[in-house]
Amino acid sequence: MGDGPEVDIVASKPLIVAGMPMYNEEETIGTIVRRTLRHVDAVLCIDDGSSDSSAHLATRCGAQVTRHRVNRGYGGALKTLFVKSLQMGADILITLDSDGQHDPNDIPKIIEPILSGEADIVIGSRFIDGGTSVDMPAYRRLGIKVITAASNLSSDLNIKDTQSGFRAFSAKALELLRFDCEGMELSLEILEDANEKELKVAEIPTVIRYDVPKGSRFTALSHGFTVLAYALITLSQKKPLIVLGIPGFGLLATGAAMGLRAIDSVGEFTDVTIGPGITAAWIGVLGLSLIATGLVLQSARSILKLLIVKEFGID
Ligand SMILES: Nc1nc2c(ncn2[C@@H]2O[C@H](COP(=O)(O)OP(=O)(O)O)[C@@H](O)[C@H]2O)c(=O)[nH]1
Ligand SMILES: [Mg+2]
Repeated sequence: MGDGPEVDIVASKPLIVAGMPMYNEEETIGTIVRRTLRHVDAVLCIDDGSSDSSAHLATRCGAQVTRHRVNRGYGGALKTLFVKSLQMGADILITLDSDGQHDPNDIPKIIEPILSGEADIVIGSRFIDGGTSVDMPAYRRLGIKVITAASNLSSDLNIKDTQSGFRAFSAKALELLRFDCEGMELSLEILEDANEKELKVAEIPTVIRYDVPKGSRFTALSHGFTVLAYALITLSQKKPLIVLGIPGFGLLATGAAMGLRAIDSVGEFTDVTIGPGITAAWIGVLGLSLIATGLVLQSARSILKLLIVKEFGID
């Protein structure tokens, strides 16, 4: 029997692509692209109308640069990264900042759980054992903790670092995930969607630096506010009774207590009890209406769910 055609039994090497949203990062982009290329097959930079030489430097250092005509924000850049890496047939997309806050040498560690099939999304985390941050201001840490607590209340993922942009996505995650947000609240939208689509999310320790020339485009306050507002809106859609019912109950109890005190003292000081009496009434009414709204939204949610199951068979 002659030798038949050789069958290639060696699995083909996975295609690993790194993507960097890029906005006026000429101080750091060159070094980051070069350091990243040591660990991946291609680097894609998405430039949103930088006015400096970021695009030129990134191209010179070996990245493929895509320019948006108008600024579409971090979310727009991520959408383009998803589309481009799917077109390239990437097996993994790693996203990292072009401002030097993430260490490209951690890429092998971050893609490991995807290569071994343990996860579809991996987050480089500064808040789990072995992870840390350098020179991170205390108010940013507090802000991230509050946002993370709110987001963990609405999803069951229990992620410790919901705000890290150092992430890796499997091809399955690239195909399934859908998102609309333009700004940094996208970090939470993706996790919500991953949760709904039952994608496996893992966290791997990493270092996130704040001692870089331009660590953040937005102030902690505006960033924190947008993301926290998103987290609370999602939470109120998913668990309206917690968000509206608990404060509503608190107000109702306060109103009732004040009302009782006012009634108690009616006999002695008729004139002075009118003020507290009215306050008690409106606090109580506000509490009741919050509870009622919470109940209505909660049942609307159940009805909607029932309809979706009936109409589309999706559970
Ligand atoms: N394409 C694009 N990239 C952006 C935009 N805003 C910020 N970036 C990049 O996204 C990354 C994260 O932004 P940054 O301001 O550092 O956010 P932070 O570190 O989370 O506070 C950086 O690499 C920025 O260059 C934008 O509007 N478009
Ligand atoms: Mg940054």
